[in-house]
Amino acid sequence: MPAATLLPFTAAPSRKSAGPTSSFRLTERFILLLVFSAFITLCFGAIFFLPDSSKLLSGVFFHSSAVETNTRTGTVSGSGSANDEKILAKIRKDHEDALTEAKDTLQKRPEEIKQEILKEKEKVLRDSLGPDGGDVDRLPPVEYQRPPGATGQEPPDPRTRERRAKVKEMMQHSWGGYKRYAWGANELRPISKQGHSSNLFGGLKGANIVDALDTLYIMEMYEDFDEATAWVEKNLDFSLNTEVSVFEVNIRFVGGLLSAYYLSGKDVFRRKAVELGERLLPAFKTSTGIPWALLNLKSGIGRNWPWASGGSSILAEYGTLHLEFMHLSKLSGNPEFAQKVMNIRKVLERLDKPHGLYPNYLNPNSGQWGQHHVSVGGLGDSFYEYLLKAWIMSDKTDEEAKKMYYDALQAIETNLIRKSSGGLTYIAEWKGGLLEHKMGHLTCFAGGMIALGADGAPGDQTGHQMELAAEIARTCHESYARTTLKLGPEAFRFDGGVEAIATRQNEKYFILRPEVIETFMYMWRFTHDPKYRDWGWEAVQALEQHCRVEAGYSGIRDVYATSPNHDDVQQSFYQAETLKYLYLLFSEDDHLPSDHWVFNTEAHPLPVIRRDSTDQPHKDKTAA
Ligand code: DMJ
Repeated sequence: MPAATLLPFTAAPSRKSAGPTSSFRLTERFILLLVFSAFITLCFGAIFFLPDSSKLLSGVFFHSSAVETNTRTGTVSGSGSANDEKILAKIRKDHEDALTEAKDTLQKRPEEIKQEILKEKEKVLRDSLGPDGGDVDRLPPVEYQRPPGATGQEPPDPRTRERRAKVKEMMQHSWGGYKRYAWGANELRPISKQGHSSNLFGGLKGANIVDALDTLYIMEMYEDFDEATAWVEKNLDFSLNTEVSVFEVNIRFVGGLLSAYYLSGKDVFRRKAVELGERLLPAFKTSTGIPWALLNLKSGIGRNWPWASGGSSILAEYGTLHLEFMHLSKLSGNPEFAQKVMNIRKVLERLDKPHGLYPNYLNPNSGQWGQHHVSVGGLGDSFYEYLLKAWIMSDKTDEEAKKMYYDALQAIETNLIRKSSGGLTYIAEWKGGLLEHKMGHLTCFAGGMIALGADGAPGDQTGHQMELAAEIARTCHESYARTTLKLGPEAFRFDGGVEAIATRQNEKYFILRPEVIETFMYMWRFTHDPKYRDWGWEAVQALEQHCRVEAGYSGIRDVYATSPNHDDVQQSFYQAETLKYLYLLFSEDDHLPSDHWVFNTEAHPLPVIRRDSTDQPHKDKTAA
């Protein structure tokens, strides 16, 4: 409550009344005296005959719950001294509480006080709108409990501490540039020092702000976090006649808002996430319930990418909604979100899978696969990631997701994973039965995924899967080490006499992607082999040397060139993912620990939904 409302009312100074200018006659005086004494008698009588006035007043001014309760049950009429004592005690307590609250308020930061006033205002607005007054009212109140490990401690080892501090400085530099030159835009152009937007977000604004919220929080950049929060409160608007990518908006905006909510407890993030989730629901209006890739947020009209085979939806897009939508149902009390994503699961389960593999294209109306192109990189990647994480996030109760993940991984191993003659393990792409010996930078996330899932692998597979994860991490490190600038290309090949090297000009770029560092982070957490931290540090040095510019960080057009040619874009996932995973790589394991949190595919941490209230991880009885 704002301190001002605690101040007592001050009475307005009474104007002096003018004295009588004329004197009364005797009869007039007598009548006046009579009226006056009648008035006094009446007032005196009231003291004895009217009900206890303190109780009436308490109903008007104090709104004491005790009095209210008694009034409702009709027990208020008893005017015994015990009752008076109770009321006096209540008044005293209310005053004490008010004083403590005022003291607390005075100790808060001005920004926090501002936020609270805004919250109060919103509450008043909601109350005044009544039960049907707008979306926010339909949200049930939820009791916020911060999940374990939302904040972390300094690492004890000085070298790691220094590295972690360096990553924070990189975030400060990158955020500073965005703030100065592109505030409110989706992304920053750090060379031309202006805002940038890709068509993925349509007319939505502030992708960088929403994507970076949790990184700011995790790195304890609280003032920046508060500023970003205020921007979200005042400016983040979804009521636009604009077409967006359902997948991108879900992983960056919905995911970013959900994480910000779980880390900070600020309800504005929950409300915005649910509001946006509701706007995405019309995308599921297809014959199968497999959503469209693109959606107009106002009209609710959806369609697919014109380039997608046979008018299909894309596996990595419709298959990467599950984590966020489960949390939307949890936070809104609306089961529709969960139903939509569980239906996707059902459709996929019923389909025949060539060699157990999931093709990247599926027509949402016919329910038929399009072109048989299978990839653990672009177009397929995060579908597999979300199967595994759906199981982990469900406190390991979602057995269906678990089975689908390990079955899919088995099919990938049999059909796609190969070893080069130089001994590098890679994940190829599959086109109608033929292998393309190419691995994308995007595919490198799979090292981390396989390491994360190794623990629950069926049979005796845990050790084998950890080895596989380590081999993929090594291959991806090689793809960096074999370039001139020591940053990895968009795709690298294992044919025509090369290994882990890009051969096509249009695959030589680096756009600040996170996947290789993401894998280093998981590998570090599960093995504590120092080489992963060292590999991460190599990437930091290369980023500093070649991507850092005066206003932030830029992607590079050719990682084999002798000097960098900048693409002038600081992608929002640089702050959401690349810098966050680097920071966690140099942090203690109990900062966002893996048994309490899963990262969505944009590195936004979401808490495990516990099956009971103990918040203890469920023991997986089926694990090997
Ligand atoms: C991110 O938006 C996500 O990681 C997504 O799953 C794939 N691509 C980018 C980062 O490279």
